[in-house]
Amino acid sequence: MTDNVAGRPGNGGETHQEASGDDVRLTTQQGVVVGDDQNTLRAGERGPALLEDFHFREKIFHFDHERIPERVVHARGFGVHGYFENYDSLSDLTRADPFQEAGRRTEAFVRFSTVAGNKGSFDLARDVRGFAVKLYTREGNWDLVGNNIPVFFIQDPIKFPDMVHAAKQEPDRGFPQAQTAHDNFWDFVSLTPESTHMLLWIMSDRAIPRSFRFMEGFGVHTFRLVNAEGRSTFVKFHWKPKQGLQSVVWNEALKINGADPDFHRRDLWDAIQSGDYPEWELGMQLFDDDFADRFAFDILDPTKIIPEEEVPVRPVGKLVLNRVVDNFFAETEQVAFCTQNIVPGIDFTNDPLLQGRNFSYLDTQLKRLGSPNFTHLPVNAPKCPFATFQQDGHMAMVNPKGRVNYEPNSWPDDIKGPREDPERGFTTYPETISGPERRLRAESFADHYSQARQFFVSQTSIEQQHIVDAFVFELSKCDRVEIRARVVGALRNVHEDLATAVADGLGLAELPEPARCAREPITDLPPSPALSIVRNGPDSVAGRKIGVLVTDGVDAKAFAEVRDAVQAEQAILEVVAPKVGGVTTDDGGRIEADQKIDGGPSVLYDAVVILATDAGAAELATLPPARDFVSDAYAHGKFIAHRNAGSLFAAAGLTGELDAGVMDLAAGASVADFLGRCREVRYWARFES
Ligand code: HDE
Repeated sequence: MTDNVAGRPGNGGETHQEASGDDVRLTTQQGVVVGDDQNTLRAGERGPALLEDFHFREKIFHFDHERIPERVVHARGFGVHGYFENYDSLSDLTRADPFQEAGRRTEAFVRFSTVAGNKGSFDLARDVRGFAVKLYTREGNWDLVGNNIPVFFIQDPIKFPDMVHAAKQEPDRGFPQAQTAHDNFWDFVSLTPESTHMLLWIMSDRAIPRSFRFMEGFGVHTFRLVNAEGRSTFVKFHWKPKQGLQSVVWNEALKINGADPDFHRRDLWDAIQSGDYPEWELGMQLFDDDFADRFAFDILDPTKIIPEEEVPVRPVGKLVLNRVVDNFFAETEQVAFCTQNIVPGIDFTNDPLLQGRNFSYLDTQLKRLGSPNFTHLPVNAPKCPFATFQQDGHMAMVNPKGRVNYEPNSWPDDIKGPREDPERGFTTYPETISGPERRLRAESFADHYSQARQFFVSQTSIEQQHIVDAFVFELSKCDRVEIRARVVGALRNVHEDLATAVADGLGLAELPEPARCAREPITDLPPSPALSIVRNGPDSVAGRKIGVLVTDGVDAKAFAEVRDAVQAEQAILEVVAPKVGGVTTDDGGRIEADQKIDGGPSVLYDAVVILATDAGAAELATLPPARDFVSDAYAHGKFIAHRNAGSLFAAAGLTGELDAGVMDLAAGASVADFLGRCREVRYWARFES
């Protein structure tokens, strides 16, 4: 099969005539072979174009309509295929198909995304990441449309448009792009106390993950599991990366966005293409009405978590992502997640946000995909048998034959069509509901600060400092001083240390009064170690990227030792050199470079090695990107191993005694020690000095 030919088969293209081999001819959409694709039809050599040029008109017409509306939120995303594998039967808890037996595999499509930026924005925005999973179960599609942060900004869906308007670019000027560091966002959230818990999360390093592979996912809302007897158990869903948690630091994020705006999608693509399939464990926090009644907060409130220390996360299976898409548009862009897509054995709760989402997602797909038949697209269609009496509409591709398109009907069995099945069909959990129709917020949703404080005290001191720095950075971008003060007033209800540090960082003349609380915060919730990234880091360097900067004359043996050790740890090695053609080694061999130094800054790597000669280091010292390579790696707390890089270090401003995170291989440090230390991700002590 030849690539790049019209009518090539693939996702959604199966109806086309297959063309292959040398016989492939460029055709119009009507199948007419094109004679000339280089010139439009003209009257005379230099004359006007002719309207009868159907090939030109068809080509431009189709091009003009290539774009569909981008998602209003989560526009920038990256989708991949994989599967979910169940560990043990959970049939006592749920009749949902993926959980019925040990080892059962269910095909999955996962789309990761940022929220605020437009489709062409950069990957390392400070933002929530979408973690949307479509499971093609044998009893229908189940979409678990989650985020990498377990809480949300608002409690009522009616505030969603306001929240999103405030977060995205300001309407008069159309900027800033993909960032909340502007007046409108902070104005809105400072007037919306329920956002405070979420603010702590997005100002933490959770909002700048190192990669999709190293972040958690959360279903956010409380859902129900329902077993075959109709018994319901409350559940919160978690995705735990087997690779461990890891984030970048803010200054690194800013530079990565310039060096590689596609950093996250490239990382996932490269990992899968190299056979290093990322995995997450699906975990469930299971609880009943008794727990719900005695828990300090409302289990329906999406601005609250249930600490793992209070209800443990039970691992029930693993998600493996092992296949990139064939076509970005057909799959990643056209995939339509809907929170309403659940299967027998799973059910909603009355979390108000979830209820609102159940309306919004279906509605948005009609706008984006233009037809109620978006379910006919291969990425959206169930992989189990399906049969409805729904028909027609734009682009209908599943068109049943025969005369019968309604039920009940009295036609014979072979043509009468499908029937409902009260036994196997979806049955809603019969929760008893009563109460007057009113627009109100439950009193049990009134605490806005206690868990924000719990999050803050659960962080290491370095992570707390990063939260302070992020608040200061974002609020420094607000022009209106009273907005900055209002946020600090809210933070005083979270933690005095946080509020005073932010006020100090902003240079506020005086500490504002604490914001009025609808309910007095609880100040003694125990810290939850599960909330810290640093405490839940990786236990190996597998899947991490080591950048090795080399110069001409490099010691071939020393390079081979580093390369072999990195490979043995299942980490990735990328060679950076002054020229992309590579370098000559001391024994006359060649090392190919992956990056020229200008395009391979150290922010793209988890740790760096510099293997130079004295002359090579002196040459690097004259190159600004090489000096940045070293000074950034140092400033970002990275482990650095080197040989003969002294003059480069000096040129980069690193003089005197360097700390234990910098290891001199020529002076006896070993590559094994270096890689061993890299498991700690960063040399954290450097941030404390
Ligand atoms: Fe979404 N959200 N959302 N959201 N959301 C969309 O659906 C919406 C919320 C999330 O990769 C939209 O297809 C409302 C929470 C993800 O395609 C839209 C409310 C959580 C994705 C929409 C929320 C999410 C979306 C835009 C408040 C975490 C990307 C395009 C009531 C649990 C899915 C689209 C993908 C996308 C509405 C709140 C996660 C407009 C009204 C809470 C991961 O329908």
